[in-house]
Amino acid sequence: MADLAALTKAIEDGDRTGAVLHTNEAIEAGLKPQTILDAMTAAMDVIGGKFQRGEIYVPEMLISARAMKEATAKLEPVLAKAGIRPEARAVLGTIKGDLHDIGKNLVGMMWKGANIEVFDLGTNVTAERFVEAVREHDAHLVGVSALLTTTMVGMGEVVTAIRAADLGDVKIIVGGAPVTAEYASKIGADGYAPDAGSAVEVAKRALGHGAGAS
Ligand code: B1M
Repeated sequence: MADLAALTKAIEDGDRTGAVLHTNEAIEAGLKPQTILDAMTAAMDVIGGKFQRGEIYVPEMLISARAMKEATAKLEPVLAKAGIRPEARAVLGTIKGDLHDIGKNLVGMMWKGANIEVFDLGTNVTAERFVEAVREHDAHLVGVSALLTTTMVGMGEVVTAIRAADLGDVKIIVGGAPVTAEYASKIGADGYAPDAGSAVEVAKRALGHGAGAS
């Protein structure tokens, strides 16, 4: 018997076994894959909000994101068969000279949870590599993370290179501990997210899938 509320709750609680079990039950019950996916992303919305408000911390968010990842792995073949495509494609990376990737990985997990296909370029990513990857994956969104005051300057180079490469309407979101909304605006980025939870909302707004502007 499919129980979507239990699926949402299992992901919120970071209960990987429960998340996979309820996903399998929902698939076997013949529920629409999009309906199942919506129940999963609802959990990530809750988790993102709690993280933003400081009600949970990195470990809890990681545990939920892992449950989400295992559950979506079960759903992926069904989604593919049903022809359901991710809402957007994103390339994500930590800026050139910077090896910090924990925050960037959290952003990637949250974006995947929000039905955004993520091509993770890893760390130490040059502006040229970002441009190349946007072209390669026909991406709508670029996420750049920086944790060092010495490397965040490279974010401006990414914005300039992407705009100069004539890649269409690509939205660029930046974040990381030393980055601010003012800095994001100064370099011409389309959005700034202070944490992985708000990165979903900011990305959706930039893509025109949500209300308001970032
Ligand atoms: Co480094 N490190 N580190 N470090 N390190 C910091 C960042 C530092 C603040 C420590 C300190 O001095 N207090 C400092 C930077 C100072 C500065 O420039 N402002 C620092 C330094 C100086 C260095 C080295 C230079 C040290 C040295 O070798 N002398 C060196 C640099 C190496 C390099 O990158 N080239 C270095 C190395 C390392 C390790 C390799 C040992 C390791 C990284 C391991 C890894 O990531 N795989 C490391 C770590 C772990 C840290 C601290 C302790 C933790 C960073 C972290 O993962 N935080 C950090 C001190 C600290 O933060 N307390 C420190 C948890 C993570 C979830 O948060 O990454 O901020 P954060 O991500 C958040 C938000 O920022 C946001 O969402 C995330 C979740 O909410 N966010 C985005 C991040 N990216 C985003 C992108 C978005 C949107 C939001 O859109 C695309």
